[in-house]
This record gives sequence, structure tokens and C-alpha cells, in this order.
Amino acid sequence: MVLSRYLDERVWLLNRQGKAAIAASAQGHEATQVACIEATDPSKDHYLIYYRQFTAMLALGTEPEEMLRGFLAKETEPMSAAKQFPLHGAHPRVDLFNFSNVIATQLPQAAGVALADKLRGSDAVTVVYFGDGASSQGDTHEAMNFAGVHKLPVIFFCENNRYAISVPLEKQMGIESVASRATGYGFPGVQVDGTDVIAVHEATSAAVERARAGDGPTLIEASVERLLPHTTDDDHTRYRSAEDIAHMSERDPLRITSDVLKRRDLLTEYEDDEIHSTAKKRVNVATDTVDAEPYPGVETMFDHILNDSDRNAEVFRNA
Ligand SMILES: Cc1ncc(C[n+]2csc(CCOP(=O)(O)OP(=O)(O)O)c2C)c(N)n1
Repeated sequence: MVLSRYLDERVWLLNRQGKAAIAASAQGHEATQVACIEATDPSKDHYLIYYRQFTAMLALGTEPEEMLRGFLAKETEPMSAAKQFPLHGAHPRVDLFNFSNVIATQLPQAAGVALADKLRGSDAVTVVYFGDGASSQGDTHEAMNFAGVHKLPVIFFCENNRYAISVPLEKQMGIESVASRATGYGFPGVQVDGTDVIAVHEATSAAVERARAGDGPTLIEASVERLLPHTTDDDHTRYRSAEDIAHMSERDPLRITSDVLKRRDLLTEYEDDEIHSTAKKRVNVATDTVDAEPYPGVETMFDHILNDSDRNAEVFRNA
């Protein structure tokens, strides 16, 4: 969580320096992403992520250098050879499926992955992440309906930060909670405090158990705070009240987690400082390494984009 926070902060700095084109932040979502993955088994389970899964990607084994190569669009970027939005594409080593910036497309795909596991007789679980805004897309409902009918081993994991860019939750849906939608598809929906690592771990563990036992999907709605604007291109002071912004830090999962661990004598001040300084150093090393790496050559501009036999490719190359 701490490494994710520092790396996330660094990416925003790199954006302000004109080096990183755009970034969506996971600040405020760290606890929920780490605790959810801890409750699963990355050696066999599947994860379909969306653009705010910065912490989840690190927790699944993506290296900070690899993430920075995405933001800085460097030659050796592993997910799309720097051809897509930062962090978009597939990451075979980490077993991450290709994902789209078009919201909610990952949900029907997750139902498909879970169906494949069920047909193979595997007990792997598929976790698919999405935001509260994505929960009102048609794809979400089709995926949940299909998963409910076929009792698929899938966990629909909603990170509810109450905003879809500038659209608040009450303008997004006519009901109180995303979790209550599950009733319409015949499986349980649970709400959990996404700043509480233990609560998220427990809720996900119960959903994993249900899925592995063949009892079907669960919808988890984790309430979190989006501590920064939607992306580096956004200014949330234009649509969030000053009071709302002032109170956000009370729901900072890093502070909450560290307080809980200290109260239970599981973390000392010294250990906490060590964790922070190790993470800061790691981010500095990764930044220096990637900053010095080359950008892709201009001759590679159309690689993986246009088929060589495509007449347009010829036209573009000669332009
Ligand atoms: C189908 C589609 N419609 C609109 C957009 C533009 N868009 C990008 S992010 C976003 C908000 C999504 O909000 P939410 O699902 O709550 O996730 P969050 O960013 O808050 O984590 C929208 C509307 C898009 N990418 N895809």
C-alpha cells in the first residue's frame, strides 16, 4: 500500500513535469485492492482490472519499473509496447488480461473466463473490478445476469468512490447501494468498508469460498474515497464541495491501517518509518532507471496497430 502511494504520487509529479501524459490514481483505494488480492490465490485465480487498479497491479507482481515504462511510454513497456493508454494492454507474466478504457467491458469478459474455468472443472476464481459508474452500464447487468444463471465462480468487486468523473452516485442510480443489485440476479451482494483491510479480506474470503464450492457469484461493494481528481486532467474542486474535500483525508486507508496496526502493537513507529523509507527509495530507483531508458523509435509507430498487408499501413508509412 505504501509503495503504491509513493509510486502513484511520483506519476502525478511526472505528469506535472510533462513526462507522463495522463494518470488515474488509486490513492484512497489501496487497502481494498491489497486486501482483496490477499484473500485470493494469484497462482491460479484470474483478475480483470480497470484503470484505477494501480495497487492491485503491484500486489499481483507488476514491477514499479514496468508501471513507469507505461506512464513514460518507454520502448520496453510490457503491456502494449507503449501503444495504448498507460497500464492498458495485457500482461502475460502477471496473468493480466487485456483491458479496455471503455468502462464495464471487463465484466462480460470475466463471466466468460469464469465459464471457461467451470467447463474445465477448475476451482479457480475470477475477480473483476469496476467502479460505481460502471455499475450502471448495460455490460454490467448482462454479465451479472449470465453469471447468476450459470452459477459462475466470479466475484464482482465494485470500488465505490461515489463519483464517476464528476457525476455523483445519486445521479448514477436510483437505489442506495450497488450491492443491492445482486438480488435481481440471484446471488448475494455485500457492502464493506473499503478502508478496512480486515473487513475487505473477510468479505472476499467468503466470496472466494462460495465460488470455489460451486455456489456461484458474489457482488462486493467496497466504499472508498477517491483522494485525488478523476485523472491528472481533472479538477475536482469544480464539482466537489470544499467540505467534502476537507473530510476526505479521514478516510485515508494508509493512515487508518497504520493506526490499527499500531493500536494492536503489530507495528512500531520505527517499522512504519522503515516501510516508508524503503518504498521511497524503491520509487526513486525505478524513476531514475526508467527516465534514462529510450523511447520507441519513430519507425515502430505503426507496429501492432496496422496489419502489414493493410493498404492504410502503406499509406501511413509513406506519409
Ligand atoms: C462506455 C464508456 N463511457 C464513458 C466513458 C468515459 N469515462 C471514463 S472513466 C468514467 C467514469 C467511471 O467511473 P467509475 O466506474 O465510478 O470508476 P472510477 O473512475 O470512479 O474509479 C467515464 C464515464 C468510458 N471510458 N467508457
